[in-house]
Amino acid sequence: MTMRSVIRTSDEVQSALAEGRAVVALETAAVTHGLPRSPLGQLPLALDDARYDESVRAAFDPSIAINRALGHALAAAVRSAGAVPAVVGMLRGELIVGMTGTELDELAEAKPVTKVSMRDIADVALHRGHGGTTVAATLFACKHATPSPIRFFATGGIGGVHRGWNVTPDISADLLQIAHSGVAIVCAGAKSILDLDATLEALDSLSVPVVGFGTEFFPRFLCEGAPPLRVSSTVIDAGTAAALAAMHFQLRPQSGMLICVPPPSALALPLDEMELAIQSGLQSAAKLGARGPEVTPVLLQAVADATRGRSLEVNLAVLLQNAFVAAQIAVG
Ligand code: PSU
Ligand code: MN
Repeated sequence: MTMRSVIRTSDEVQSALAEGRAVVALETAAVTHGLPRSPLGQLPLALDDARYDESVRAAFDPSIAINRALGHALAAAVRSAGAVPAVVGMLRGELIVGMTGTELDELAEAKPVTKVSMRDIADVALHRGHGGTTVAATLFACKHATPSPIRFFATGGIGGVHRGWNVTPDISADLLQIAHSGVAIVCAGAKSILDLDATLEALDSLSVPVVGFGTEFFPRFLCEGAPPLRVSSTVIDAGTAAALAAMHFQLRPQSGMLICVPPPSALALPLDEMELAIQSGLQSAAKLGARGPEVTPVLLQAVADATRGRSLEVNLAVLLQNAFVAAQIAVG
């Protein structure tokens, strides 16, 4: 097996890259491991937002599983802002850059399916398995897209330094990969289940610019109202973000940067409520004996249960918003 036989860039994404059109990569670990596989039964509250046109609403089918419906809505949000989506994931051992709707459906329903981070790619490729790619593995795919790397990528919240790192050093592989990715990652900061102070310090050590999109503060994924953590610089809109990204890639083409978009205020959860939910999540994780890659999905599910689905609504909102904003920035 060669590199080229493991990684396949779709024809649509290849043409877009060759013609210099805007391309936005989307991860699929959120689809396979971060979101429920049951239907929402109604449109997510996030789709009330006037930024999304009919094509985005139409892409979310409330009668199918949330993870699958959202995957389609993310791709539609990227298209509605004028960019080409490159959904990244693994099917039958192939790392696909630019999955079709059918391939996305297959991945969203696949069982067994691995949460594929960097360390897992070779194993899943060899055993022809299926996998949703984390931020780290998706960035690897961006780097190896043909004919040229993908420069923009959207996710919900990046992985980072987990609480209790001084006892169990659970530090997401996302951080190191982000630092050397050559990609601008649009996110809502890092997941609030983490130690965010420690995560910011780690990003600083790795020399990753942490840019606030219309904010001076590092967002906390699904919640707001916390003591502010400062970003390293601020951009006011997509145009200035695009200019900063272009300058960054000119000077440091192999390095990544974070562009942090706060969750929509109308849906963000108050910090104290979130903290209670996280505490119960940490207890379930401990009770289940969750280790390594299992920790994040267990915490996200427990937080959704504890907030009676409200954290899920914010999570969907953040994923959609970041895909849309990433496309606006990629278009320039
Ligand atoms: N953002 C979400 N939900 C998710 C994730 C991100 O809104 O499930 C996934 C991403 O793929 C990220 C991963 O890379 O969680 C981090 O997992 P870990 O902490 O195990 O590295
Ligand atoms: Mn981890």
